[in-house]
Amino acid sequence: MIKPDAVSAGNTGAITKMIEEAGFRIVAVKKTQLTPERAGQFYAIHKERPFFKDLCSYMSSGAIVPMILEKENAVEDFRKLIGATDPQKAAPGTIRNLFAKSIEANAIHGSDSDENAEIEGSFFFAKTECF
Ligand code: FUP
Repeated sequence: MIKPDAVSAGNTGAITKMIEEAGFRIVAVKKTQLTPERAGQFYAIHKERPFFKDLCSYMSSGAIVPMILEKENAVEDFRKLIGATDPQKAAPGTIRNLFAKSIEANAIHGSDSDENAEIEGSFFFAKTECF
C-alpha cells in the first residue's frame, strides 16, 4: 500500500516503477481513501500502542494506493525493497529511504507474512478484481 504522504507528493508512479523493476507482478491495484475507522481495522494489531490514534488519522488523511503483488519469496523481497519502518534506518536506495517523510508517514506498507498478505489483500480487493 502506497501511503498518503507518497501519493500526495506525486510519487505513486516512481514507486510503482521500482516495484515492477524489482520483479513484482501487479495482480490488483486501485486508488482509494480510508476512513479513520477502517484505518483502525487495518492496523488493529497496534491498537494499544501510543501512536495508534495519530496513525489512524494520518492513514485516513488522503488517498492511498493498495496493491496485490506476486513474486517468488514476495514478502521477504518486498520488505527488503521498502526498507526499515523508520526511514532514518532504511538502507540507501530503498523506497522508504528515498520517499518516506517520517516513521509515521513512511511512504509504503508491506505485509509481514503470507498469512497477513492474504488478510490484507482481501481487506482491499474482491477475488474478481485480481488478474
Ligand atoms: P511495518 O511493518 O514496517 O509497516 O512497521 P510496523 O508494523 O511496526 O508499524 C506499522 C506502522 O505504524 C508504521 F508503518 C508507522 C506506524 N508507526 C508509528 O507511527 N510509530 C512508531 O513508533 C512505529 C510505527
